[in-house]
Amino acid sequence: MGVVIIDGTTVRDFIADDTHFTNSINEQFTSLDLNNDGVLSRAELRKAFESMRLIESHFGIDVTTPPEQLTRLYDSVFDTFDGDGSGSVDREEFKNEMKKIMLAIADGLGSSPIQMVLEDDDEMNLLKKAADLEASKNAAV
Ligand SMILES: [Ca+2]
Repeated sequence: MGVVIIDGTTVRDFIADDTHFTNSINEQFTSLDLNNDGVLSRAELRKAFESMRLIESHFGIDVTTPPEQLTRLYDSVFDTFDGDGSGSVDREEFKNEMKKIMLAIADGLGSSPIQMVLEDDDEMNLLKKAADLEASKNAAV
């Protein structure tokens, strides 16, 4: 477990580094594509949301949110990701939407840093990856 400090710039730098961002997104996509068919189904994406706390905080979900409301929310998030309405989310759609979400988070953070407590195995967390990237840059200076 560790604590990282991130702000909007940390997140923006992460997104701006396209190679790094794309790799992180691809890695995440692969781990979410449970049946390895190259696209994310509604159920796979929902599992993803449940495991990504960043989405939960972004959409204002908390433990008191009733299940019916959660399902409606996950459905509407899925429709947002599924840009072409094909009923599944491909890599490109996933990356586009994650980028928008991360940018919205960066806007929300602005220049006031927040502390995040992370588990070591929290590899799903893109904010951790953003912090890792910044740390590796700082280490190189
Ligand atoms: Ca799949």
